[in-house]
Amino acid sequence: MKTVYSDHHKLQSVETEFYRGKWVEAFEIPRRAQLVLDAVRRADLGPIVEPKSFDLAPVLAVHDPDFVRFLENVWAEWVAEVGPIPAYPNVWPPRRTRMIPTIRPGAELGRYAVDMSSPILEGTWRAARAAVDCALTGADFINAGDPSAFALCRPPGHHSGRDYYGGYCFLNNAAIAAQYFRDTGARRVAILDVDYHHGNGTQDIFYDRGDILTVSIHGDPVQEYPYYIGFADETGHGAGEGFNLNLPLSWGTDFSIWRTALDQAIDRIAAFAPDRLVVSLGVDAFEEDPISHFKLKGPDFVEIGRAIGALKIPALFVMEGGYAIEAIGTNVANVLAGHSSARA
Ligand code: FKS
Ligand code: ZN
Repeated sequence: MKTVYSDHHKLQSVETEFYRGKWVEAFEIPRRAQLVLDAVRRADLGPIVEPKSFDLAPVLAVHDPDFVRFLENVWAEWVAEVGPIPAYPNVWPPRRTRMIPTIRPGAELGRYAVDMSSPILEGTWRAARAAVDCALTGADFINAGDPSAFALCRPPGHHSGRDYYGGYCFLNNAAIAAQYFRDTGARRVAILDVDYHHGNGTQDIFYDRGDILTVSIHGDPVQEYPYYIGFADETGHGAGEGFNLNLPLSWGTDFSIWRTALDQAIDRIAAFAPDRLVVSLGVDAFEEDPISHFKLKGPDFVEIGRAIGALKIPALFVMEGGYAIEAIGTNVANVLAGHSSARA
């Protein structure tokens, strides 16, 4: 299995984040990707390659053009007005607001950001573009016949919607890859999101579509980020009715329960019979994750990979979350090794 990795992710780097009312040491840091890369190398999973550069068309096939322009340009506007410091919103539009454009970067940050966890920096746009390039390059390997590929994306993507960003995410790498699969010949694409947090952006982007099935196993939104969305009764809308499956689980969930949800997810995907599978691969369901509350252990991740591999559907793994620094590499490599062993 090829791993697609770009050093550009390092351009998205902050020391601190706002968490429970305080500025604390940041969880989503460049070292995460470095450790995953090291583990992939150590596990001898296959070649590590640089992404190709794609134009914006696949991004614009998923995201709103004004939002994309905002991500590209807001840093320069913010620097001109505020200075070269991380750009955070501190104002948000109320409900039922007419979304009239402003000429102030601070107001535009609030228009598009859903929380304060994704500061925009000088290199954010380049880092986010490079992550998309990793996902699309991985998709091309699969289109060329590889049974699987790993896009080591950072920053992650699954909280980002058509016209919003947050939760460490800017562009939705997995959604962009899924749409790209559709646009390069796949008739049906499934997205399986095993990150601890609900893939709200991904769900939202495809909510009214029957050609892209979205399935997510995650912390129950009554108690867990991203809150408000990710409930079991969200099943899709219009042509998308029946093509979104949420499997929310409570804090404290261990692998025996998580595994039952995975079996349901896999049965649904098998019934859908997609040509391609995109896996939003977060490993924050791990028992020692500092911001999460599930109880999965290292070897459980091998089994997750194996169960997904048993589907025998060409699979693109797209990196999302995971914050237990000591274990993130092993946990990711375990999923990929499990997948390769089942496909072999
Ligand atoms: C609430 C704190 C919430 C933001 C959590 C973001 C999780 C991000 C992620 C991703 F895959 F996108 F990286 N802070 N107690 O792991 O889902
Ligand atoms: Zn997560």
